[in-house]
Amino acid sequence: MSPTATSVTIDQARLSAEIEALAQISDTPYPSVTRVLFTEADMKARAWLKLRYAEAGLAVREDSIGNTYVRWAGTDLSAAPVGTGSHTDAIPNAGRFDGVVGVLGGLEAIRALQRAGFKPRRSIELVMFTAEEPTRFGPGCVGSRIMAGTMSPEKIMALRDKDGLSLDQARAAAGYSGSVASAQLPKNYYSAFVELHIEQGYRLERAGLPIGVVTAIAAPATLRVQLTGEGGHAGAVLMPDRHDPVLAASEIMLAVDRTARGTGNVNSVATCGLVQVLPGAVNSIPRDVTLTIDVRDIELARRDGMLAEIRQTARASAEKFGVGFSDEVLNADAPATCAPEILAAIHAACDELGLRYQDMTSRAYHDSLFMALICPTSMIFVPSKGGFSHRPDEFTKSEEIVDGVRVLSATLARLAG
Ligand code: HGY
Ligand code: MN
Ligand code: MN
Repeated sequence: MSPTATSVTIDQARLSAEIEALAQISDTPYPSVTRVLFTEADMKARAWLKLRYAEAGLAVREDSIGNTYVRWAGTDLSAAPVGTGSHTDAIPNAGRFDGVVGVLGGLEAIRALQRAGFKPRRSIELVMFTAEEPTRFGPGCVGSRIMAGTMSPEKIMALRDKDGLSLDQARAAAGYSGSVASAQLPKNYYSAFVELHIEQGYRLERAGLPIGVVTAIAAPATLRVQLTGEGGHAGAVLMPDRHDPVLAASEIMLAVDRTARGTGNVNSVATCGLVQVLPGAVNSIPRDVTLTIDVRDIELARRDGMLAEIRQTARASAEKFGVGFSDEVLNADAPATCAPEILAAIHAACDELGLRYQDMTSRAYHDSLFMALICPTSMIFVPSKGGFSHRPDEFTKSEEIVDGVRVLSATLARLAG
């Protein structure tokens, strides 16, 4: 029996309670959420989620780096499944909705379809991607990169955290083993992929719309700049004898901002979000400064132009202040174009439910950026209060999340029917 979208009811109270419960599993006090890859909080959250999947009677498997696949078997097991899902890792002092809405919302969409007596022809698979956030190892979306085969397992496994631990060692400590290459999915493993996510911007709220349908996902790049001086005693070394890398770093950070504003396009953004100064003592002249810079645009050529300009400026600043320079592009991904047939399915679900929507780009990146490389993909956005995200005051109303889950469940029914 195929339920009509309007006959599927979402258990709002249960979903809200689950979002709030998951928010408590964090290394920072509520409402701030910190859940960095393979930390105790991340592992506790994974264990908590597995109990929720089991309650729904769903089969769970994890791959060699911790991507979690939660399958609702369809009547035709030979047909490629429909995928949905997102992430539950969180950067330091983040909010409780980023990623979580797509995992718990995806789970509730499946439970609601089960309650409505829907029997999917294609299996429906909820994915919890490992390491969507770049916090611990540099590039973001490590789990979906490996699934899509866009970064070699060797390169990913050699990534190191700030303590020098490799991703390979970290996954082993978390209990994951086996060949990393085995985590790669064959092309078209999924017939379709749809991710529910908060917008992390203010366009839906300002337009007064409950739903966004994502047509493209911006291209992220991450640049790491290393500046090296001589250090020394902050009192004894006279100014003419100093080679202080903080001075070059200051010029570079201003240039990052100037470069993004300089393209004249609203989609160009760049941030120096991470500044490490060693030895980090007030009475010691900085010796090593590391800048980690995030550069994005919806258009690849403009993004690459910004990246090249920032690298050139950084090198010139280092020379000007007489400090050592090296840089490394940690990732420079292409933007994703979402599939028209998935957009059409989401549009039809919104129309069936009488929910207004707008097509829009995603300026944040998501695992869907990589899923779009291996199957037809799109995303459903729900509003973010004030456009805030990656902050403890990130907020989306419970009824707005329910609207997103209703659209997701109707879309999944359409794609899996
Ligand atoms: O940074 C991003 O766009 C995502 O939230 N990780
Ligand atoms: Mn995020
Ligand atoms: Mn996210």
